[in-house]
Amino acid sequence: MLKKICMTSCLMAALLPVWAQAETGNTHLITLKAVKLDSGQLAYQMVSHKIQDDSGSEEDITGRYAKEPSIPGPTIVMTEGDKAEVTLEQGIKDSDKPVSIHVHGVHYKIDSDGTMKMLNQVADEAAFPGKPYTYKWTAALGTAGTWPYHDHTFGNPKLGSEDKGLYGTLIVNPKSGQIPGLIDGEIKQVNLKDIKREFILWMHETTFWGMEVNNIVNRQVPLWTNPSLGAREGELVRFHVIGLGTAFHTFHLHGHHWIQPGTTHILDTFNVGPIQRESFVIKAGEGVGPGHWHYHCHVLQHMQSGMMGAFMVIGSK
Ligand SMILES: [Cu+2]
Repeated sequence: MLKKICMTSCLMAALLPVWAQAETGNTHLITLKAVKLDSGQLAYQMVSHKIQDDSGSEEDITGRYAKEPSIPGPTIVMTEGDKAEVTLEQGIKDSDKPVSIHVHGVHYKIDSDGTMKMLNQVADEAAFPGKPYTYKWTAALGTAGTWPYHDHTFGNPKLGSEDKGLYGTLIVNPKSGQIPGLIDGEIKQVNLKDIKREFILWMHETTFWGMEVNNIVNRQVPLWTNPSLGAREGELVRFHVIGLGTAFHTFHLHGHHWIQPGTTHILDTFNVGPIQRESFVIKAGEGVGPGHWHYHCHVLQHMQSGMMGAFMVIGSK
């Protein structure tokens, strides 16, 4: 009888979709603030990020983030199985309008949608001055990927102000700790802990907006517009490219090739539409050596408007 019950329950567990299976992981306690920059643009700023593990011990990783607000906003890194409680403060001077965070990719209940009651029929899920709002996310199994988060309420209660600078990146790493990459000419499983640098490039109209997550010194560095990126020859580097706004783009990096995740297609260019995103791993300078390797949007009008930068690979010697 016992065997029969076990067989039945094991079979049921195996039949559950991955997102419904039991998960364990860390809990991220995050506070972000939305502010107005001197330029008049809006931005998110990291106030506090603590990670609690299953045993209840807590690590404060706030020091890994830039102290100042940035565009794109702070890059939040989770692992499949983790949960997050993200509290947003409205710190936009001279405004009493609601501001929010709407996230893509991970799971959340309707009260963490980051929209106004006119859309979600539940509540105004936004922060007001002196009245923060907390969102709860679950990076369930099956949600690994690079995802955007952005405002959905400020200025326009249906659309929000992502195009004014209120956007950022969520990276959910797979629980396996490995991702596929084209390394030394072969498709291999790359250990995430071997990735030295992550470059996040948002393609907004005719400008790249960048952020580096440097895993060597555990720091995030805002790179602002059309940045120069740097890596040492042979370092494993992950790019995350995300579209924003109204334009369609073609991302191209000189001298390097990679695989489209989940396929064996080898690329050096891909299309990026609004909120479409791709990530890929390369070995800096593989087969081509050091150099100022150009990256750019391949839409000619965007190139002519300066949508480009350099990936500077420094010789390992
Ligand atoms: Cu473009």
